[in-house]
Amino acid sequence: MTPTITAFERSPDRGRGLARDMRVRWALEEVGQPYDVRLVSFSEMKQPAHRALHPFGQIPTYQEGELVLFESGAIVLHIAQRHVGLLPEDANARARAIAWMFAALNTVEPPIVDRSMAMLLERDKSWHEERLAILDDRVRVRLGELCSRLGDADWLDGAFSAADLMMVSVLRRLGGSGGLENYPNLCAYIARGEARPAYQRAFADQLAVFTGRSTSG
Ligand SMILES: N[C@@H](CCC(=O)N[C@@H](CS)C(=O)NCC(=O)O)C(=O)O
Repeated sequence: MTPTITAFERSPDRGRGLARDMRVRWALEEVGQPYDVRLVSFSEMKQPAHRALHPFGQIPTYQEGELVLFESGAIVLHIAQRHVGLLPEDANARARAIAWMFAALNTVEPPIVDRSMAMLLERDKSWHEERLAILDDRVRVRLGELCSRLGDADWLDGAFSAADLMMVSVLRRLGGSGGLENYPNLCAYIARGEARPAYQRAFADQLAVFTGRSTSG
């Protein structure tokens, strides 16, 4: 059965792969699962019909027959568990990969999102610079820790997995800011993720929504 995901009709990032449907698209591309996309506007997301799928009125959602999921992490984990290729076969390695997915979402993403929200919504506040310094520091701590752990490895724990898909997606939210340039191994790690054909297909499809261009043929 072909799953349907939801995505922004008009993404605030102008289709640069930062909206969270990107990680779901990437996972589906990695496992070779075709999917449909239903685009929603900001006002549609807050309507009862969409809230029936997503209680917080956000994207992405995932529908597959009777199954309805929200939360990008839960959706990517579902895809990874249902298909071969995104999680190791070995039970312990699989558990570690899932732990890294949680780390990406619960430990690394929050300070990155806090920083991007401050840049987006609080620039005109008198206390912006002071708060930004605090938020930058929180991001720096996490990047430093991740940098030490990754070292010169290609991926977080052995072969590429859903853990890397999630971590790369989260790190990309820093864009050209947030001090990422001080961590060459993390920059190379992101570049390795972005070089994957599945990533590129997902990115092109998401961008095509914004530009209005078709990616097929
Ligand atoms: N924790 C959720 C966050 C979902 C989320 O923040 N989605 C954003 C797009 S990336 C959204 O729908 N924003 C619009 C809104 O909250 O009104 C996930 O990972 O799926």
